[in-house]
Amino acid sequence: MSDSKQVEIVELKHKTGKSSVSVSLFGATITSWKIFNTDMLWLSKKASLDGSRPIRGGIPIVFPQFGPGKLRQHGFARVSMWEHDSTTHDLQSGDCTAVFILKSNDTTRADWPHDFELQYQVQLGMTNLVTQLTCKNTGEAAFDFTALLHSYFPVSSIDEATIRGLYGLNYIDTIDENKVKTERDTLLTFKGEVDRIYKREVVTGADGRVRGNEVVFIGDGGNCDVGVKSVNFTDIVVWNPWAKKAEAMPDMEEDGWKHFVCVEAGSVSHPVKLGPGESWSAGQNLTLRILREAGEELARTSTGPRLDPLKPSGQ
Ligand code: TA6
Repeated sequence: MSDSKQVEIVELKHKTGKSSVSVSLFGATITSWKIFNTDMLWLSKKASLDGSRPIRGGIPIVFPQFGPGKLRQHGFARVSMWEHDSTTHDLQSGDCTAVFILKSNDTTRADWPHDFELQYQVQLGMTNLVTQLTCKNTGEAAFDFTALLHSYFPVSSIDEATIRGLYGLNYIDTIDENKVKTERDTLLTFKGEVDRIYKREVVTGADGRVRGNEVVFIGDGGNCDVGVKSVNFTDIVVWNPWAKKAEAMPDMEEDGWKHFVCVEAGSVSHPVKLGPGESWSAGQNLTLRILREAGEELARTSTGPRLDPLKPSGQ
């Protein structure tokens, strides 16, 4: 990856020494998450870490617009310099938490004329990683946005990658004229480009929280399975560009597309509406379920932060 003038990276290490996470202040992008020295996220070897373009891999933050539209693709959050607000350690569990802030400024207002404060909480457990995005409308007028955590998960080979937990969900197939279809496979496999927006069968409880189909499991066909539990996001995007689209990406390493799947918790099929002074919060809990080489030790010692009950969404 080209990092001639690398942007500051905040490193978190679990007290047990078994896990770590790295966050670039450019986009508050998580560029690395390791457990037992195994990479739990995929990062292109050609990713730019110098702030010259969005980071290809890890967990870029998409806000205030998912996809193409009036603003730049995926919005400005992932190409803005965030502030590292704090890092705290839980002496009992060994978990550590870092908080990053992005406030509206002249640059963001030139793109999107609203006042907001984004807070991004990154909580590292020994075998899990919780990331939670909170948006507060600090202006005088309501606004709409879409938001998503664009997580890239490594797989030994895309031919062996599987995703479980989507059965029965309706999805928008963006590579087939945005047709709405229903997932009929209990185990999703990859035979070509996939770019789908799955709508969680959501029930918005009396507390305003969104529930349903929280956990999706990614199997890499080999070493480890990861669970993606999302809270208060309404959708799950699944993406692999396959060969042709990948070749057109200057920051996609040779054959890189064969070694990741994106499973992205987000609220993208319908915008989130926030009135003045209102807040919205949503998050994901990424949990290592099986790391074959870690075997017994993992099973015995798995701990980690939970995704706190989120404040009701402003939706
Ligand atoms: O993952 C969903 C998606 O919207 C795809 O359509 C593809 O564009 C991908 O995001 C990557 O977008 P990027 O702007 O990072 O190349």
